[in-house]
Amino acid sequence: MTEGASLDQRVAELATVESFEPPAAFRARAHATDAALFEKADQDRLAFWAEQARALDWEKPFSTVLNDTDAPFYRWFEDGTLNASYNCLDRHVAAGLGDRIAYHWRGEEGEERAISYADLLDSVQRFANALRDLGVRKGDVVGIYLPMVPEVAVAMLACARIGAVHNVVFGGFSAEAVRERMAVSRAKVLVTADHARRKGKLNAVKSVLDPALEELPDLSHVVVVRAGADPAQPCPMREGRDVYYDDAMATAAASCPAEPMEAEHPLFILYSSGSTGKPKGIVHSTGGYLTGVSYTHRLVFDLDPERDVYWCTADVGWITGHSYAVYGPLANGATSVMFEGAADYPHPGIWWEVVERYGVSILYTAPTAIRACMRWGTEYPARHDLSSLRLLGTVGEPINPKAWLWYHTVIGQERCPIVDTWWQTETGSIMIAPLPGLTETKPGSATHPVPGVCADLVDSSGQTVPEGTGLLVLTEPWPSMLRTLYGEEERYVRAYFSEFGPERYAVGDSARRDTDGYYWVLGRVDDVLNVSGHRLSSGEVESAIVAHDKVAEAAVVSEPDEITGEAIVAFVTLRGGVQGSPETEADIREHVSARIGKLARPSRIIWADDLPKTRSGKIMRRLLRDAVQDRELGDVTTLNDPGVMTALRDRIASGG
Ligand code: 6R9
Repeated sequence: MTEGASLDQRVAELATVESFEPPAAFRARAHATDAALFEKADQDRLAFWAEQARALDWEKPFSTVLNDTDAPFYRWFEDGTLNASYNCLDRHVAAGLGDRIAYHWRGEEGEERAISYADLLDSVQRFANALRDLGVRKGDVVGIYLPMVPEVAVAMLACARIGAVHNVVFGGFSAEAVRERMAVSRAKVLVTADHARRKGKLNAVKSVLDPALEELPDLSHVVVVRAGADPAQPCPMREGRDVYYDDAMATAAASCPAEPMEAEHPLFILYSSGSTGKPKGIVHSTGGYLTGVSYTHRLVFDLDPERDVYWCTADVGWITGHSYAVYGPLANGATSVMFEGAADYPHPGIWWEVVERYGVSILYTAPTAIRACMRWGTEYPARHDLSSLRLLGTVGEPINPKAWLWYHTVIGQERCPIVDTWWQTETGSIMIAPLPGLTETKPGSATHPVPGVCADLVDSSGQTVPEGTGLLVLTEPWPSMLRTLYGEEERYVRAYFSEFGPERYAVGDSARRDTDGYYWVLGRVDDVLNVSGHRLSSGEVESAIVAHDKVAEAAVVSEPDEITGEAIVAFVTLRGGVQGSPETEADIREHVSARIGKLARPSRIIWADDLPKTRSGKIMRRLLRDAVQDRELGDVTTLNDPGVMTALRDRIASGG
């Protein structure tokens, strides 16, 4: 029997095991092994958070912890001042750690760059000056649209250094998505790339963006990183507006002292999908956010900055990349891996090659990636020495027990605890997760809220559900919570604090609590889709489809997918009662890709003569969901025309 086959057999054997103790060798050297930490946080929550905040360097110490007089607009540490880039860089260099590697960067073609804390500090100071030279001032918004190159961290920290508010857009999103996010946040400068490499191909970025940039009157400058220079594909530069990153760095002054910011000064905006078509501009603070990410990064990953090599595979375009590939690890002085490429390029074993090459000890990734690796086969990880790994993490969606057990057995070799971390763009940092040296884990459960965080399950009237299924709420404010939705205060209150009042944050997920009090997050209760752990709203995808000139109406739901967790199914009605063709289908998928990004392309399109609606004309997505999953239809009493569903079920049965 090959090693791969025996590992697969072991995974099958473990399927009956309900819970896993922290491995003894891990526990023996873990930082947090005493449940007293939970009691301490419970006894005086604010004192507990103040203590976590004091692990940062404050230019002016805070004297108040929480101001909740204007709930749900909570303010943390409000009279203190600090700078996030100072906390991520200067203080480590001042402590003599300038030579420590901040990032082992690995390019798609195997290129390597080792960037020390001192190197990063130099680049950040210069780029902060370059931004100032371009007119950027405290409070201005700077867009960032880059692949996973070190300059992405430089740009974020340079903004933080001078109090500019960064607005990162995921590199896989379209030019139209960039335009929209820059327009609504009134960005003054955009930092982007000439090209981006993806699986051996060089894709133009800047030239594709150019037409969209014309429509941004507030955008005065574009900084272009040479991320894939190709003499055959010159990058168009507009005189007076566009400048190469290298050139801007060459003329900028070397020294830029970090400017102290009020704790509540916004550090960044990150657009995330809500339940309607319009993305939410989630605003995070400086002091509270940095407190939350550094605390959880230390505690949940049991970080030892002197010994660990930490790798969060998330792209910086998502909150996981912000909190756990940039701010958390840097605030803690950790050494990270930053990997430019995809998980299967140049071969499906590349991640394990990277783990071996850099001696990665902590790996943080998403269930969708684990499932893809499972499908590629156990032989790929088996070819590499993974003995450096000591802790594994997951985030982004519920992890199915089979993937958990594969991760535990094949990657962790039964020696590494798994931390299943539940949190959101809005929460800023991890809210529910095991403490790896302490918590017994159950495959598929994120276990309990971390010390300092308070959660509950309630029914729709707000009553606690002690056991069973309910809606997840967070019952006390926490430092890294979002502060508002950019320019939409009312929507902030409505989206999170109207259902159960200003004291209980409505998460938007349903969950189950078992007899041991473990939380099992089940998924969204709104119309937010989760494809490969990435949030998209059905409304957003629908409006992209409807914008196609042949389309009259569309409704989008998800169905389970073995790899991506959820896959998008679109019900589409064409104009003039026309029947769909494979060409139109391809065309619509391409159209969605251009408007939002590849991620949002429906995996199936079902042509519908009509869509199920309530009498008031609202599309009943829940019935469509039942239909694609071949379940009995739920409550149909509000359905206007029951015949619509019968016709659709026939269509689904005949393959669309
Ligand atoms: C960090 C991040 C948030 C939504 C969240 C939930 C789902 C995230 C999860 C999880 C079960 C986990 N989610 N982590 N569900 N178990 N460990 O993913 O932020 O992109 O805002 O998504 O993702 O549904 O509400 P974001």
